[in-house]
Amino acid sequence: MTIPTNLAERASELRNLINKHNYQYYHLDNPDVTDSEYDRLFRELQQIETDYPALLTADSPTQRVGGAALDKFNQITHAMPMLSLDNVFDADELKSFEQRVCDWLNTNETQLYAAEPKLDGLAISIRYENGVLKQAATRGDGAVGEDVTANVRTIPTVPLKLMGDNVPEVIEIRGEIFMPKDGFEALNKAQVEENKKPFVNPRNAAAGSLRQLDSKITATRPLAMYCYGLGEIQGMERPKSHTEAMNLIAGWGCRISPELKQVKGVQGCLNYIQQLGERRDSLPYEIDGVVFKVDSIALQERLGFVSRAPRWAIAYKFPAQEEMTVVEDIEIQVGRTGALTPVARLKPVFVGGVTVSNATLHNQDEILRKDVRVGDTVIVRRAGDVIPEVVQVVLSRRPEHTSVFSMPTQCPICQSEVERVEGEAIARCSGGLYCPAQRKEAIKHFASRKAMDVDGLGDKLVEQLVDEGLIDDVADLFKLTVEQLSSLERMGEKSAINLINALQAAKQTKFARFLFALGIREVGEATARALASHFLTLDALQKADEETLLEIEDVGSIVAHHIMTFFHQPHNQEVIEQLLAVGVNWPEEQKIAADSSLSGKTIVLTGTLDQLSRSEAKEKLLALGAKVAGSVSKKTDYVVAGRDAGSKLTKAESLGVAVVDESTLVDWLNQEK
Ligand code: D41
Repeated sequence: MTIPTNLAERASELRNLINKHNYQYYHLDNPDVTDSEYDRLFRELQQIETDYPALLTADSPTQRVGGAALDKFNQITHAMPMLSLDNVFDADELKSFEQRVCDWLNTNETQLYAAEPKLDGLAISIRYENGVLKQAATRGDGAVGEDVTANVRTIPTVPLKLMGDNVPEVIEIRGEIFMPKDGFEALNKAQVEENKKPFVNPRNAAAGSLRQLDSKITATRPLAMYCYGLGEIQGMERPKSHTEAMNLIAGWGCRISPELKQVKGVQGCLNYIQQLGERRDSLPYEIDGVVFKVDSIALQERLGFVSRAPRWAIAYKFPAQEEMTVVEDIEIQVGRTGALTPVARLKPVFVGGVTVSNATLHNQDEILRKDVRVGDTVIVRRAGDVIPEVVQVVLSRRPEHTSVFSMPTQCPICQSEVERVEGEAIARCSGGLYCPAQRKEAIKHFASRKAMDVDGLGDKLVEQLVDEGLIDDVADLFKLTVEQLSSLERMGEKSAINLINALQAAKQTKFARFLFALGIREVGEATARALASHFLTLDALQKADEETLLEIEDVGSIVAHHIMTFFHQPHNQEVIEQLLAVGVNWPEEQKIAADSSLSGKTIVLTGTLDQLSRSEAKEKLLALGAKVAGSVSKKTDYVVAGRDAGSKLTKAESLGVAVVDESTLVDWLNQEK
């Protein structure tokens, strides 16, 4: 078959165009065409390749979709072995590392290091011949790995062809393949929806995806790669430094860590660790430490390696976010709305930087899915501020005679019937405020900062008060006496007086806070505010029927139902009357001017404000009928950027959302007065 020359040219042109758009999209996060334009180019190329298979090249961007499944991976011997990394865990060990480097080099000078995050993924080596991806192998034991070429070809950030005119004949690029956090969440959500087992962590998900015999499956998985080194090189001199090598690699269109920096000496390393550590949880991928490499290749060569680990590199490991421990018991906690939450009592374990002795098991479905039993050894995870979680049972360590956990049919606190609504994951105690556990939680909520804000009335004290029989409901709080309080364990007269004063002060509140404090199911801060400004008085709200409630945006039939049920309960009516009788009050609500120019606008505050506090600004905007959101989206009307505004400002700019500064905000607020 003869191929029209213009089609051969067009195919080549399309490959270049699509590669360029890919680069803009995946590497620079700055797409330069619309999705539909991209799809059009892609389909045009696919069509040409289908019509004229001879025009299909190995580096064509259409070849990322995966191919025929394998029955096993072939073994590949690395042209240059892939070294391993030694670990250190604290500043002293890091100092010893630098000391060893200096001793070996016979110098006292501090060294220049290249620093980069240590990604938690899989090491890989990719071989390019004349710029075209020929082979990709896992690290394996460092000498021999597995041929995962077909899978690696499906990863969007891995170039099938290197860019630029300085690409050597042969180059092996090494790096880490990983799964970003958001991709991991999405993948696991899909796994659960399809009744498949979710992955334990992004690392396992990345490994499972890369070691798929069917590359079509790998193609659907959100994998990415950062490069961190070079293997064999032919036709080019080895670069002079690690930094230079990374710049070369980036110039060829491969991704390198945006966090790559040069640092000087141990102090520079420690500063880098400190700064990256603070950002660990907000990075879009998981890291387990920092890697430091002596930057100069000449020095690297002088230092050499011992038993496969280079003397010129070290991994500083952060505290692990996953550890193993034993489940000593499973207890049920009863929440404010009666929700029963199973909690694992654990043999204390140091994980994610703190000692953990409890982990939530969420609900019955979760506990059954994970099949966590008393006596089991489990993997516990604590990442950032997220509450500790049991991710998996280590079945190989399950002792004999364990039994499947089942949720109780009666509330463990008040023995009321446990109910579980069809289709809901949560089982609830039906005892309502008869249940001491729910009562305690309701009172804690009432006193909390965003509700009535009773200074000094913490959770422990509330429990003590209920257990001692001094209070049964929130109205009782205001009947407490100094004598009663000082009789409590660990409570002096001074603290007792302070608490009485705080309660006195809390009586002066706002309508919205009061509504939120009542703890009506599904009525959070925002809904409470909407109810307050819509109904203006408690009386009007209590009399509202479903139809009137549904007029409010954000209130659907379920919330409306909860609100009406709450106000129809005689007990709640009684408590509200008592609260008003003891003097709980609030200034009259003002109808929000519907003609306020900010009414209905969605505003995001970011950066530091100098003339008023964030919460003041928020209150004032809300009073003008604006919505104050936490993150920027296409729906945002304005972003108010204070000093040192960061990613939200960048996002606003990229979405074309209007940005104003603090003085404009102040002008707006003044005009609307
Ligand atoms: O991010 C990583 N996991 C990472 C791993 C990295 N940033 N740099 C690395 N550098 C090396 C040397 C110094 C040997 C080139 C590594 C690894 N090695 C490595 N990964 C797995 C074993 C060794």
